[in-house]
Amino acid sequence: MVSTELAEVRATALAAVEAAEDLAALEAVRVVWLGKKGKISRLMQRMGRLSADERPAFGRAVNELKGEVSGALATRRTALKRAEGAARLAAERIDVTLPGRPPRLGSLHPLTQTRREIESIFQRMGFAVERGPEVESDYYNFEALNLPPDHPARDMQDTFYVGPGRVLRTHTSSVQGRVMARREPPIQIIAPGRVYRRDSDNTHSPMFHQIEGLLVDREVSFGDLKGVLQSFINQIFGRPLPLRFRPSYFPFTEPSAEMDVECVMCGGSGCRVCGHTGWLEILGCGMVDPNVFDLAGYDTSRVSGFAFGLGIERIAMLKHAIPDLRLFFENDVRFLEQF
Ligand code: 2NL
Repeated sequence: MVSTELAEVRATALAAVEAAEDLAALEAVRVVWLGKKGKISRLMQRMGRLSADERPAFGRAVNELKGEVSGALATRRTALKRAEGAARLAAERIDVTLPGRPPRLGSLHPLTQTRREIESIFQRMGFAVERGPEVESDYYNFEALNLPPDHPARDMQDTFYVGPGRVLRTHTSSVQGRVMARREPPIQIIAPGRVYRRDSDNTHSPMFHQIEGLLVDREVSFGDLKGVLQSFINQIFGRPLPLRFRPSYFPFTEPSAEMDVECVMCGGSGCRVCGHTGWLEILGCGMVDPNVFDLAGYDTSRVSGFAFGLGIERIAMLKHAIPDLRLFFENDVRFLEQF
């Protein structure tokens, strides 16, 4: 009778242990069966009511049962712990091979791109890049370039004066003046950078970007200048374009010329961009005036040279069909993102 009851208790307890789905449920099972007021503990209390000869066998059987249930609880606890750990690892699994989300990259300003392209074209032709200060002395901005203080051509420049004898450079020729002052020919340089003029409307910004070139050596001719500029135009616009040179005037060159290219918008048939002429004015150039060489201390009987100056904004506008100069300086990302 007693052993049948113990067998039932045993079967029910072991089934409850097996049925516990997690550690909390298992703990509840332990309390129900092995706790101080648990079912197995209460079986022990029955010992007092048994006869002396029944007691030892019953006690042994209950102890055995207790040990068996404890063992089953421990086994189940280990299994549940392992399962819960495995489940947590699975839930927290990180796929380290998953490609990251790339940050959105910015892009170079179209003027920076165009400047670098122009620099690289001239560098491949042997020109070195030189830079100089934007706040410049009157001497290097004007006098060294054959523009003495009372020269009427100073009016062409709309200069910002920032102090006695100090100006914001109106062209980067000032850099070339500095280079000639410290080095002997041969000279083959370009000078890119910001320049400033007191001029502001739809087509003029008080600050814009220029690249000037200077080549000084023995027997440099206007033909050399034309060859260098034709090669530059072919590379910057990606195809050979017809050129024409019109006589012009600059204080630092003689003879001087303005160079036009066939209109890149209409192919020369005439459109709004070229003012229906079929030609676009691209740059100014000429043979360096001997007065500039005299001021640099170069021997004009031994050397000659050519120089040119071009606006980077204008080249960038023509290359990318940008309609308005002001777009370069507004820094609207919807514009900048397109480059
Ligand atoms: C223009 C015209 C020009 C030069 C720049 C130059 C520099 C030295 C000596 C002689 Cl150091 N000339 N530069 C010459 C002719 C034209 O620029 O329209 N620029 C946007």
